[in-house]
Amino acid sequence: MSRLVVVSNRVADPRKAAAGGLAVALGDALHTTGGLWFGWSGHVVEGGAAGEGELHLQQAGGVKLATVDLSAEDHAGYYLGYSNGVLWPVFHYRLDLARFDADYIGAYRRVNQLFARKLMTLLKPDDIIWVHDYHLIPLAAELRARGARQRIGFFLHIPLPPQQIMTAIPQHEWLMRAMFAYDLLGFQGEADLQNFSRYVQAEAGAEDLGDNRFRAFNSTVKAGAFPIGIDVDEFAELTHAREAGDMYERMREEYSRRKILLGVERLDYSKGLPQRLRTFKALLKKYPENLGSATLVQIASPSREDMGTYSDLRQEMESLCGAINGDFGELDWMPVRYIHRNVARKRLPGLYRVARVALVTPLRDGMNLVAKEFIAAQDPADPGVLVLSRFAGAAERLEGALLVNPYDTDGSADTIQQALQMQLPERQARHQRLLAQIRTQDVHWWRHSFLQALAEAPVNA
Ligand code: GDG
Repeated sequence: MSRLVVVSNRVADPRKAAAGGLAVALGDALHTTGGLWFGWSGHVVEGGAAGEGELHLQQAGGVKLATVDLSAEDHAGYYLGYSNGVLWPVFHYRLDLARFDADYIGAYRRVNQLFARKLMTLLKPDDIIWVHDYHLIPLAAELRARGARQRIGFFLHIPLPPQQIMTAIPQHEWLMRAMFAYDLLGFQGEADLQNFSRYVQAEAGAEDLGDNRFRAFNSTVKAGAFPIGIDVDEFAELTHAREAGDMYERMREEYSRRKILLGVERLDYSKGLPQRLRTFKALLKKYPENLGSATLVQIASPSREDMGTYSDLRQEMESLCGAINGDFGELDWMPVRYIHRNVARKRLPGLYRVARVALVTPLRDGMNLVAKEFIAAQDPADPGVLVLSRFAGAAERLEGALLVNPYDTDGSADTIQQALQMQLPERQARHQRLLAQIRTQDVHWWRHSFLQALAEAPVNA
């Protein structure tokens, strides 16, 4: 069997309990197949030369970890700049938040070249290379330029926006050409796949060869939708472990007379947090029977804190939470419990299980694994209700969730009220459907179907 080589911005030791959807899913993939995981070490070398960085090798069980340091200049331009200041906002349909600084692209290109150079020294001829996410779009082109002939696949964890948005990126043609250096392009949902198909036909005159194969720039690329899932059994096991059990009991005791609404995410503007708080406020106003009872527990784990847009969001959240608690709170009831810290992964299932309603209401999300974790952690005999944004990739398949438009404050408040009032038989029936779905397309299915499609794709080398 060919060795699997995974390349992603960050690398996590698969033996450690990792936080974050990507780390969890990839650790799982490598654990099964064995192989090499390559990426940035997380170290920034002050005064280091641009485009240079030391390579570190480490064996983690059956998986070899190879990581490269970045100079401060490269980190600023590649990671904070182009990846998270241009591609992240634009791919989440937020042109208003993008900063098209001319210096960023040079650093983005340089780091992809650095990765390609270092990775080339580690590759074997029959490796299968799986590149992840927006940080590394040009990696295959850089590898091919250095003679790589292996099969190379790319999976985009975030959405791919429509043509009219993509084309606002000054370097979009270069990015599009780079995508054609892959043999397989994986997207989260059908909507992303359609956006890609329209975009490359309109902007590159790509020929549609049928079966989601496209020809342009003298290459043929196969594209597909591979919605990422979770390891349902592992998550169910976590749910029954001591840490989650303790969390569940503690919360149940503390909130015995309340109904918990739960939100869990990185503090990111794509997740629709201020909109959610305004909706919660509307719920309290419109349905006063929730006063003294409904409690929103919002975990917003710190993310990209060295970026201005993120610190603005933090301030906005603090002020919204303070205002709601000030306006509606009682001496013995606080409507919002806002926690801007990371919660240990082992405790999360206990929180999910104690919640009556999960609010997963991003303005735009590639997939959203929190929605799936919430489903996996429920007690089938007395499950909570999932309120899900129609703009999350997860909404394409999670039939059984209550879908909302997070921009529609009033409409969303009505739907949350419906969730709070939902009777047991309906909750059980919906949960059954949701559980069946996340079991069918779990993380093993995701990995297997992507790698199978990559093995069958025509090679561009
Ligand atoms: C990207 C895409 C796509 C959150 N807070 C804490 C914590 N988490 C964990 C959750 C979940 C993961 O982080 C978040 O995954 P999501 O999928 O919800 O969102 P992103 O981080 O934006 O991930 C997304 C994903 O990639 C995979 O392809 O679904 O659309 O944006 O696992 O549980 N974990 C811990 N403490 C927290 O406070 N331990």
